[in-house]
Amino acid sequence: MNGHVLALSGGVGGAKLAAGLADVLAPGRLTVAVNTGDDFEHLGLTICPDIDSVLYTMAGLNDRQRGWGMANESWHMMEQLRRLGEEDWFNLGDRDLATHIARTWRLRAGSSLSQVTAHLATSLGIAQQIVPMSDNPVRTQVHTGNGWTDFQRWFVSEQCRPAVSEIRFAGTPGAVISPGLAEALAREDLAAIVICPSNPFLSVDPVLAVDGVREALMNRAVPCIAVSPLIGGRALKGPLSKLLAERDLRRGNIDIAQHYGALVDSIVIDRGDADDAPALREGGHAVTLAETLMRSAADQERLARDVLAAAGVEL
Ligand code: FO1
Repeated sequence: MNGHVLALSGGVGGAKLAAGLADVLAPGRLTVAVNTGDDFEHLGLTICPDIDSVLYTMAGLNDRQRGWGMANESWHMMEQLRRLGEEDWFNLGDRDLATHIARTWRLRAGSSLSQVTAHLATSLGIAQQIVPMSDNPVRTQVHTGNGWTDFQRWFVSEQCRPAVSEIRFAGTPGAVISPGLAEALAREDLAAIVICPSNPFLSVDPVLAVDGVREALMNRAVPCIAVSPLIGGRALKGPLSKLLAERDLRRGNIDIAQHYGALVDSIVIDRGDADDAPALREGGHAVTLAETLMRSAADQERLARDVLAAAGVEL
């Protein structure tokens, strides 16, 4: 089938596969619905880290080494901010800052997050649709020994150190699905749903927590395929391995597949983790082995092709 593809994505790893999908699918055949649970208000600006990771990666502007923000960045604004004694725990590069300024004034002028995101994507020359999961604010919070903490405080300022006993998505229930995500889910020509290799607990669960999203995904009789963010039982970046250990989940891909349960039909795992395949199949999931490490745009495209082939999507 050569219809439309809906991808659910968080930042970094998810954004890389989303960019691969964007490159191999003809313009207009992809909608990427992005987690906004990591969003926050900082120094009067609305920051949407995962949307920006997807925008920058699709536009080829992302910094691969740092994993977030833009390549060829400079930090003059942060230096000056420090001199003024302002908060400096969250780093905003000079080029990246333009995105936050553009987003913030447009939101304040009355545009929705969907409209602003579409404007940013078009301005950066992106020909596929990037949509937030919801236009209503949803804020991920983690419960640690210090009580409930906003996600970015825990992630950046506390460097994910405090153990997390619970995660909640403030604003859900009640957050309305974004028009672009609702439209993609209702498309007659929807051929597949791809869950990108993002953190299931912190990046995909917030999308599933938006009113009606999980049900709408379950109701679509198209292949739903998740790409595991683990290689050799570990996440390359971010706090996923730590969260799994804190939950006493020690079976890697099997725990990821169980977390998604009946939502996904099929899981793509790294070729090196082939030993996990029998248990995954026993659990009711089809399994595809692929090279899931994405170091370059060519890697992203290769994985995108493998994922689409596994989902039966024609190019
Ligand atoms: N991550 C950090 O570890 N430190 C930072 O100072 C930081 C700044 C930042 C600014 C803009 C942006 O879009 C992302 C930024 N990130 C930073 C990454 C961000 O916190 C995470 O990538 C995501 O929220 C997790 O997916």
